Amino acid sequence: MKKMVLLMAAMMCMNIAGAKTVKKVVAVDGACGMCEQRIEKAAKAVSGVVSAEWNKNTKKLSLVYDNKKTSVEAVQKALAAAGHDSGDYKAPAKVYASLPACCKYRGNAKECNDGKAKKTVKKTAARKTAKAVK
Ligand SMILES: [Cu+2]
Repeated sequence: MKKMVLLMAAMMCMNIAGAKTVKKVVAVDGACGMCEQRIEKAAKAVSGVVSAEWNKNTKKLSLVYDNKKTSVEAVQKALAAAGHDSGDYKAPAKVYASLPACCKYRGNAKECNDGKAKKTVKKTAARKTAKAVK
């Protein structure tokens, strides 16, 4: 039993010392396909990130990175700077305000449907115009 524990401890140490790539799933706020592109681009721009896949339904970013070159925190910081809250790292108000309306994920603005939102707005506007004419 003791041997097992020692072996496991040794393996964990080796893992840390010789670490290459690690996989982590991080919660990142966003709304639509545009967010997906922005989030993945921002994450991949961080040196040491091997791959980044964000799922707009689960709001989770699957991250593969070299933990000698970067950290989850560094990626989260980059995401916040790009406009997406992640954990303790919040997007600056100015950056968040500059996101397209479709990408606003704070509060109740979550009706974005990848471009469909614009059409809905147009239809509503057309209906209003029609009513006004009558
Ligand atoms: Cu978006």
